[in-house]
Amino acid sequence: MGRLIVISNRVGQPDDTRGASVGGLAMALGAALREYNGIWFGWSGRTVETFTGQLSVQRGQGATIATVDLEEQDRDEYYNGYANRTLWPLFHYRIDLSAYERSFNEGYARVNARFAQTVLPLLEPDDFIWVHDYHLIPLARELRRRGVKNRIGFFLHIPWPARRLFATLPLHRELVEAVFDYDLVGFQSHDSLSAFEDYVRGEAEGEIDSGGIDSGGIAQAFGRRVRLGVFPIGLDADAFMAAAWGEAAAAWRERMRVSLAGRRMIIGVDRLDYSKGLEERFLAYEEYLANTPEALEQVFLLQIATPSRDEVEAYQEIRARLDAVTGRINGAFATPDWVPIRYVNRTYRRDELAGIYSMAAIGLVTPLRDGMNLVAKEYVAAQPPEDPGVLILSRFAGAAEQMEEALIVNPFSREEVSDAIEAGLAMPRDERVRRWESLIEGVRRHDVAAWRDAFVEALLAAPCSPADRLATAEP
Ligand code: ADQ
Repeated sequence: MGRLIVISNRVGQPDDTRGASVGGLAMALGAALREYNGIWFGWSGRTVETFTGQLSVQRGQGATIATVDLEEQDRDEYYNGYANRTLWPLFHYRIDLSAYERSFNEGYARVNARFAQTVLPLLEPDDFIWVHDYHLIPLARELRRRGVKNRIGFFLHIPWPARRLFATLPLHRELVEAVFDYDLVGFQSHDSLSAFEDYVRGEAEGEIDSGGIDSGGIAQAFGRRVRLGVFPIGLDADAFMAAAWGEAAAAWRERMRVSLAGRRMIIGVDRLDYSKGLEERFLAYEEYLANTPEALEQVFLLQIATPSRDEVEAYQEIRARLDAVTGRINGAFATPDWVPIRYVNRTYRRDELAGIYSMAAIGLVTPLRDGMNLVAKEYVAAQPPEDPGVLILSRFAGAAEQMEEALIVNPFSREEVSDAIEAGLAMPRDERVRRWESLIEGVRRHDVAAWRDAFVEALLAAPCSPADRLATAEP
C-alpha cells in the first residue's frame, strides 16, 4: 500500500500525544499519521516577502512533516480572507458576516495552486492523498491540472450549508465543480451530506446514486462523478479517558473540589468563535439564574474560551461582547463570595482539561452550528462512571446525530437551554448513569481510529483513474 499524504492548512505535532494544541484536527491526524507511514504537508504559519515554494521537512516518529512559507498577502487574502471571512461564516450560516471580496477569491485560488505546486515533488504514484477542510477545497483541481492521477479524498470538518445559503456565494458553482476532482468527499454529518446532495440536484443539474458508503452515494455533475460519505470524527477516546484519571487530572480535580466549596459546576469549553453560541449560552444561563433564585450561590458556570483568529474583526467584536455580557451578568448577580460566571481566556493541556471536565455536573455545549464538536465527546469521556454529569448539546452540532442520550436543545432558545440546565441539575443518578453509558459507548466505538479507518478504506475503494471519474463511464 502506498503512503498516506495528509494535506491541511496547518500541520500539527503528531508526536505530541498530549495534544497541547487547540483544535480537534491536530489530535485526530496525529493518530492517523502514526498508523500509516505518512507525510503531513501544510503552511508553516510563517510569512516571507516573496514566495519561494521551499519545503521545510522534519522527520518524526512515524510521520514526516513538510511545510511551506506563504506571503503576507496570502495570509490576508487566503487565510484571514477567503477561508475565515468568506467560507467560515457562510458555512456556519452567518451570511451577515460573510465578506465577498474578489481579492480574497484570488488569494484562495493562488494559495491552492501554490500548495499543489509545492507538494508535487513529494508525491509517488502509489500514494493516496487526504485533503482537509474548507481552506483547500480546490486543491484536487490544482493537482489534477498538474497531472496528478493518485486517489485524492477530501474531508470537510465544518458543516456544509443549506443549498440556498450556499448559493449566496459568488462563484458557488465553480467551488462545487472543484469538488468533483476528488475521488471521495466526506462530511461529518448526514445533515451536511444531504445539504450537498441537495445543491448538486437543485443547482448543478446533477444526480445522486444513493446507497454508497454509510448512506452516501455517488454524485454526478459537471460531466464527472465523486463518491460521497458520512464520516463523523471522534476522539482518541481511550487515551482521553486514561488522561482523565492521570496525575495532572487528579491535581485539577482536587483544586476544583476545594474551589467548588460544595457548589455545582456547569462547564463550557470552546474556541472563542461566534459559531459556538457563547453569548446565547450566557444569556440562557442568566435566564436560568433569574428564574431559579434557589440556584444563586449554589451553581456557577465555568466558561473556558480560548481566543482565536484575532486578526479578524468579527472575532474582536465577539470577544468584546462576551467581556461585556459576563461583566453585566456577574455585576447583577454576584455576591462577595460568589460569581455566577468564571470566564477564562486561556488554553489548558488536555489532561488538565479532562480533570476539570470530570468535576462538572453539566457540560454545556451549545454551538449555533458545528461540524461535529469534540468538546461534547471529551466531556462524556471524562465523567466518573458511577456519578456522571449531564451533557446538554445543541441540535445544530454534528455530534447531536450520534449523541441522542444528551439533553438536546435549540441553542437559540434561552428558555429551552435554561430548562435543560434545571433538568440536568435535578436528574437522578440512575438516569444520568443510563444516559452516560449509552453516550460513552458511542464515543468509544466511533473514535478517531474508526473515523480514520473508515475514510481511508473508502478512499482506497474509490475510483482512481480520470476515466472512472467521468459521469459517462459505467459505475
Ligand atoms: P473546532 O471548531 O476547533 O474544530 P471542536 O470540535 O470543539 O471545535 O474542537 C475544539 C478542541 O479544542 C477540543 O479538543 C477542545 O478540547 C480544544 N480546546 C478548546 N478550548 C481549549 C482550551 N481553552 N484549552 C485546551 N483545549 C481547548 C473543527 C470543527 C468542529 C470539529 C473539529 C474536528 O469546527 O466541528 O469537531 O474541527 O473535526
